[in-house]
Amino acid sequence: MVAASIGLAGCGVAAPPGAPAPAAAEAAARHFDVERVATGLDRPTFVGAAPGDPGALWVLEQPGRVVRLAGGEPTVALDLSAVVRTGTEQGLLGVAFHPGFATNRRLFLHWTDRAGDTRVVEFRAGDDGTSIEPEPVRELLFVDQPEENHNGGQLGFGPDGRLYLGLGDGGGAFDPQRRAQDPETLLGKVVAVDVDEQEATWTVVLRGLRNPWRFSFDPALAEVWVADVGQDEFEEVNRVRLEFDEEPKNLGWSAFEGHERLADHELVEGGDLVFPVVTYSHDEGCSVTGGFVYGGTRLPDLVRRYVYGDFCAGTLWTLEGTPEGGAIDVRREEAKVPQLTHIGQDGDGEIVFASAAGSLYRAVPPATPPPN
Ligand SMILES: [Ca+2]
Repeated sequence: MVAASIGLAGCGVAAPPGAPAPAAAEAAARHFDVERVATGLDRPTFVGAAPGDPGALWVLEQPGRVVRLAGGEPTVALDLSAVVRTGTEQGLLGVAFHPGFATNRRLFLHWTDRAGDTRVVEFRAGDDGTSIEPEPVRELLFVDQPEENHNGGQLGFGPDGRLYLGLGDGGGAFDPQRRAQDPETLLGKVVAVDVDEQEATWTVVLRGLRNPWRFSFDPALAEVWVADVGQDEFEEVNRVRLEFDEEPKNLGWSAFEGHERLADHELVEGGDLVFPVVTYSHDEGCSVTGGFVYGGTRLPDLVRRYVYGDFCAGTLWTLEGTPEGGAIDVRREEAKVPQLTHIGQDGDGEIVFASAAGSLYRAVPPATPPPN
């Protein structure tokens, strides 16, 4: 009876003058279009800009090439295909340019080696910053990978200047060895290292992850947004405050998939338990591709909104973060990108999408702007 009376009351509330009906607003919700800007790439897994090189786009190809696109022209900056193993989730998966790349030319690459194990290696670009010296500077990480899937992917520099890496739980289904909760392994974690130390010592920043394919930092709020690929039911987006003096926070896997408790999976004590700010079920997709909080100028409708999507469905969503650390106004956008592997930023902070089908797309102002 209570619900019924609330419903009746709701029907009696008049919409403000001029406001479109909700359904109409949804149908007209075209906040950006996507425009293809490059084709012919071989399974791109990353697109973004390097510091000091704002006019170019850097791309990773899963089989092992680093490609620099300038003026629409691709050049191969480095070819690691002789040492990279390519599989559904294996290959050249992540790159991070040092924040001082414009002068120190340091960059870091993450790939699956020929034995199927994880490598993170430092390289140096040539003095003009357009190619990469083929001889590695040093290896920063080797991780034995028990299975072919769940290798994580993302590399990125945090607001504290450390290099971060997302590592999956080692693979298989339902984390059979319970590695994501195990504090003794780097698998199923987001880990970080100070690249200025002589010896690379990785520390766990977040645990309880299944396969954090993509994460990004919101330096303005000292937060990290982690999209964790789900098992059979739910994909999730997590918004986590970075608190370096605290114990590593626990994002729940494999005790939880999304908000759902998995029986017989222990939640190991220690560190705050963090639930996702958004989940979606496998009715809507199958593998989340995390993006970033937009800070560009070309798409005023998206400013300070987090952009993400789904690899399988090609769906793109945006949402607004609340001051309390949550998320509201989740918008399923009209534009789609097939086989979405990465949502990156160009030198102006504008959105560029990578599709494993071989193309790059830009988010551009919509041909028909949404009604005011
Ligand atoms: Ca989780």
